Amino acid sequence: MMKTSLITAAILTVSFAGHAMAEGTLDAVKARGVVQCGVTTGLAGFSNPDEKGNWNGLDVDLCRAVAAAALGDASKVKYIPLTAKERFTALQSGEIDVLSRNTTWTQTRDTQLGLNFAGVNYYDGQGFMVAKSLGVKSATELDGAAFCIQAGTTTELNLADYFRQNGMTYSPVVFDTSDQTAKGFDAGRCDVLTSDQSQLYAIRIKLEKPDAAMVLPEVISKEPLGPVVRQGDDQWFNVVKWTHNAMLNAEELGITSENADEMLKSSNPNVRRLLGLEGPKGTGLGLNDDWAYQIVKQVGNYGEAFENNVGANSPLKVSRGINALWTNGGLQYAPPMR
Ligand SMILES: N[C@@H](CCC(=O)N[C@@H](CS)C(=O)NCC(=O)O)C(=O)O
Repeated sequence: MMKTSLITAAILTVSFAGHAMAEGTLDAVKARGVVQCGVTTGLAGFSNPDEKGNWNGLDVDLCRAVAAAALGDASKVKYIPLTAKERFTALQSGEIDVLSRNTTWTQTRDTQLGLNFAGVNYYDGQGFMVAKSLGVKSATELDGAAFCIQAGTTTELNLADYFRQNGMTYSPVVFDTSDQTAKGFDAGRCDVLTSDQSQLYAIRIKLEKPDAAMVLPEVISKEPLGPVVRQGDDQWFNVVKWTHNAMLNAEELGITSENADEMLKSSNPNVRRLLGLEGPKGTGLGLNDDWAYQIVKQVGNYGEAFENNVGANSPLKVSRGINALWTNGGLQYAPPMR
């Protein structure tokens, strides 16, 4: 009895501490003057440091957009590189304000970790990459193969499901970072590298001989990737959620980093609301009225972020596919700003 109540007290203390820390993230960010954003240890197109240590990528643009909304300055971000295994603890403990790191939204992660997913900034799915010399054309030919894979990912779980379902066996060769995984594949430690498809393309361009590798046609899972925050802080949850929504709505309305100032003269009520000239503005979010204008002006709309980081204007050359706006037959759809 005594023991139980002690344990209960300990659990209560821990959850209270977590709660107290989770509350007031926006105020903490404003007081600190910087957003602490959890990213990968390096993944082309999504979150990657250049030679000078400047981070860029689609997930990095989400961090920058949150800083533009919360602080009026997209450059006020501290990037915290995290492996897949480290990422949720870093968010739970308060080391980061937001996790923006190709993280798949799943039921367990959304309900059992004290975390909330704030949207989907890239719809992905798991695929396979093999050396062309293996002579394999389909994943169904991979019975008995060795797989380079990263620890702490949905990739590990999907692979197990897929092989069990198809009555095949495999041997996992597990690494901690995408760099190590790619090197393992290059060094012939495995026959196949499996991860989210977008990452296969990002990893492929970093291989010693990219042309010697190919991506197989099968996509074996749904990987909706998006930013994550702590549960128990609805204000900050809203800030991150509406930052993403503003980028999508800006694309839909044709507002870009280039024309944002010109658009201030628009008579379109949707444009005027997004730019904070009328409508809800920053009220309710705890932000300045021009929060969404600052996002678009400093970072760009979703389409710009996509094309510059992973799409046509990037080395990855990923097509919009299901990440097109709903108005173009894709899945990207944001609620209205009114
Ligand atoms: N979307 C999957 C996989 C995410 C993941 O971490 N993938 C690896 C595979 S390449 C990665 O991005 N690593 C980057 C790093 O090592 O920092 C998940 O949420 O579990």
